[in-house]
Amino acid sequence: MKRKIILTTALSLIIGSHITAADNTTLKEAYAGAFKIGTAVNGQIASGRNAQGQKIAIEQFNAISPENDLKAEVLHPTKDTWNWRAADNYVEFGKNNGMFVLGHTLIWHNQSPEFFFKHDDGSDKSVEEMKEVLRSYIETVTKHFHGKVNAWDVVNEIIGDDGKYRSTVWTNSFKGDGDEIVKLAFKYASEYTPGTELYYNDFNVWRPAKRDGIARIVRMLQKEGIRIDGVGIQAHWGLNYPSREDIIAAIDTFAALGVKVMITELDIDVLPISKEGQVIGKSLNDPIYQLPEFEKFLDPYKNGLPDDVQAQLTERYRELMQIFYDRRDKIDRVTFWGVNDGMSWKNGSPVPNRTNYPLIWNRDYTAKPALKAILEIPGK
Ligand code: 9MR
Repeated sequence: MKRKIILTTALSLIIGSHITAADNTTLKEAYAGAFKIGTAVNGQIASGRNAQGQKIAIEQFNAISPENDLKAEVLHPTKDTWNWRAADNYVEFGKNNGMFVLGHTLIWHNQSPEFFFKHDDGSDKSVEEMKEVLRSYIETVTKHFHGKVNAWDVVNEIIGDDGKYRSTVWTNSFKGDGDEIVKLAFKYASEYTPGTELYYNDFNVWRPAKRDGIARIVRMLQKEGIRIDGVGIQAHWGLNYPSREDIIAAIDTFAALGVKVMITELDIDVLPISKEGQVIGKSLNDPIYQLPEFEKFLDPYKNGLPDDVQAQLTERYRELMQIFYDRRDKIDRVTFWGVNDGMSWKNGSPVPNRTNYPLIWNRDYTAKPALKAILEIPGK
């Protein structure tokens, strides 16, 4: 009898201490044997002006992505000016905290200054001139950060849902020859910053045609002997899409090509309309959608997320992280696109000024049930 009591007490102590340890476990600890766990940070977090956000970033994550501070319009706003302040601060924040530091992003059609593509008189630059713009921008930026960032998103979002090149300022300025942009960008990046990992990054990568279009450019680079180290699957997703099968097929496709696979910009949209995660075009910014009669429909959770939707969000995060954890031999990093709901781009896109709940910390920096659900996965 006495033995039984001692045994039970010992057992409950062991179980009890396990529960306490699990409660304090951080994301980066829970997934330490699986993959890196990252977050996008803005200047407020990197500088510490947002102290609560910074505390969570340091405690929970071992990888960071710069939400905006390493994009061309920030680094090189005018022909004669370079602005490294926020970017250097971001890099220092990551290094000081022993994090994997991503550079995001070198070649992208958004947030790139107009002078890249046009002469002072407004006329278009020639293809030869554009090659030099691409080369010299990559040279200056990658050399500035050489040895300081661990990896670059070299080309971002250049493929369309149909698997072909999109019509963008970059592809148009190369007269539609997207292959040339991709080859030159990766070639120069590998020459100017050897040892830094080089990635292609995009959204809607789960779409089969787009996935195959991206796989084609990975194979093209490999065939040409130009280094590409990984593909980033952005993961701006919703409660009900994409399907498990499409996500798995995307992960498997890139892993089979021998490159690293990363989930790079994870967030879950809980609001109506943005069914595709990213709506291309400005239709939802049309004034008609700003009329009061649309407001209730488009922005239903202004005063808080109802319990049933919170539960769906928790289950969705559990499902996704389980998919990633089960494929941890193929996945190098999972990065959330921000720390808490208040900072998310999803409050402003595709419809401006809404109250969205895409991340795993609330606006007041308390953790959502989704965090607990995610933390439980590796222990199972
Ligand atoms: O989160 C970023 C937001 O603050 C910017 O306004 C926006 C500008 O295009 O870019 C957002 O980040 C994007 C990322 O750099 C690339 N993939 C899509 C992300 C969401 O638009």
